[in-house]
Amino acid sequence: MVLETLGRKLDQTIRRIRRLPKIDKDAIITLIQDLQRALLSSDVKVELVFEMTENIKKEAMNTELQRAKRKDFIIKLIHDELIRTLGGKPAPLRIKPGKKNVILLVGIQGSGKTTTVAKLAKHYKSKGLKVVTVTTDTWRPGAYEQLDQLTNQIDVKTFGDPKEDNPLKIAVKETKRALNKGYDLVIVDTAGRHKEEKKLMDEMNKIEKVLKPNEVILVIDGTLGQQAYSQAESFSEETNIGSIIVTKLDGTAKGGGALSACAATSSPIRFIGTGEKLDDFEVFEPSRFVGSLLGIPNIEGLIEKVQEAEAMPDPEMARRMMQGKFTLDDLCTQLKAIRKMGKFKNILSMMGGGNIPDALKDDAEENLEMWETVISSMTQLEKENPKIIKRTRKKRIAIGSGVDYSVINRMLGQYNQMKKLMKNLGQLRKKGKAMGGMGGMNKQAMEMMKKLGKDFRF
Ligand SMILES: Nc1nc2c(ncn2[C@@H]2O[C@H](COP(=O)(O)OP(=O)(O)O)[C@@H](O)[C@H]2O)c(=O)[nH]1
Ligand SMILES: [Mg+2]
Repeated sequence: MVLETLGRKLDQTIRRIRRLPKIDKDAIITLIQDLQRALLSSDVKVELVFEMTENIKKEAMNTELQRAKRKDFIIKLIHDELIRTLGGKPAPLRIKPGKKNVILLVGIQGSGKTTTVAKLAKHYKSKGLKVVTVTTDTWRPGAYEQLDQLTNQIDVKTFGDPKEDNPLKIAVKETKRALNKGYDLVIVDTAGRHKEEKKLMDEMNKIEKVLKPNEVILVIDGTLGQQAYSQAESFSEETNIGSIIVTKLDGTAKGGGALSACAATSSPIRFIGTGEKLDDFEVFEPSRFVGSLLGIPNIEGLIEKVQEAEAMPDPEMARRMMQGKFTLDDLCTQLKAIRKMGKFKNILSMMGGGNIPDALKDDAEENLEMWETVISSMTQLEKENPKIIKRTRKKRIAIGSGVDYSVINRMLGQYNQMKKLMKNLGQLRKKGKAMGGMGGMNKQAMEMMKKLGKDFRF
């Protein structure tokens, strides 16, 4: 497994959580220390480690969940933070079979570009594309032969001109020749360059301009650890890097540092190299990768389970809401639930079932993050009793959270509606109970929900 040491440590941490009889404050603190140790020993940047673990701690301490789900919830928190640190999932590379596709690889000498060109060729060939590679490296002696030998193993042709010493000319001529011959994917290798070598950087830029590739991929040596960041950064400044491939992640303790450093440049990691052989290559799927680091192959199943549990309100909150005690934090929880479940299931399940109109779900999707920022700029007192928020405070909150003044008003308007609805539903429930059943109430509740769907536009 890639990043074996980190994986082993995280796996141990998770096992320890699972074995605990209950997750209390002490357990969370121990977990955080375990996590910090594991991440620091894989060379993840200190600041990043503390930011991550602080987030996990805060969420873990502040979230009320049914006890049975708490362990899974904590694991999911760790998972989500790791994914965030790794920069999330890249958009798929847009390669269309039958069209003229070009990928350009750049990076420092020795980072593994040429090997990676052949690995990519193998990967895309197996997807049914007609792949060819081109080398424009006129610096390294025997560059053409090196790539040719590698691609021979997989029955892919390498184009190039060992006699030509102008890389730009080779790039244009050979790529054109390849596309004219009917290949639909040309993977172009470049000479190694140092981030300070102005001449080579210029050459790379020119090659990019003439070839107009679908994507420029930066190849970075994973054994660099955190230093990968400055390399990725200076390449990103010079050229239009679409994504990154981190190589040599086999047997390096610094892999964690390289991965997070690359992700920090906001270029997603697309593949990882895990050995010298052409098979030692993986599509980088953050979720699967993190799942295997944590020793949980079916991480998606776990996440789904936790999301459902998170979306269910705790009984105390439900009771308060039914009495009309509905705070702005409750509003966020509800919107989150709507976003997660796609349904107003949590509230309605208490009332006897039913769905809320889809419009609500879309609106929750759009506004939730902004509203959360706004709410986090408020005092606890204001969150609990938004009536006290007057004009000048609204202005301050708007500035503090970087939104327009009208956003605050609209949010508070929706909050008031929701609060009224909660109260009415609570009363309806009481009446329903007094009448000896829930049936009559359900219809009225649904009427109200329909009305809400109309009015509840953010
Ligand atoms: N262990 C390991 N070695 C690699 C990996 N990728 C490339 N290499 C080795 O790194 C060295 C430099 O690779 P090369 O492709 O010539 O780098 P370039 O100068 O950027 O083209 C070679 O010895 C490769 O076999 C990898 O993922 N793991
Ligand atoms: Mg090379």
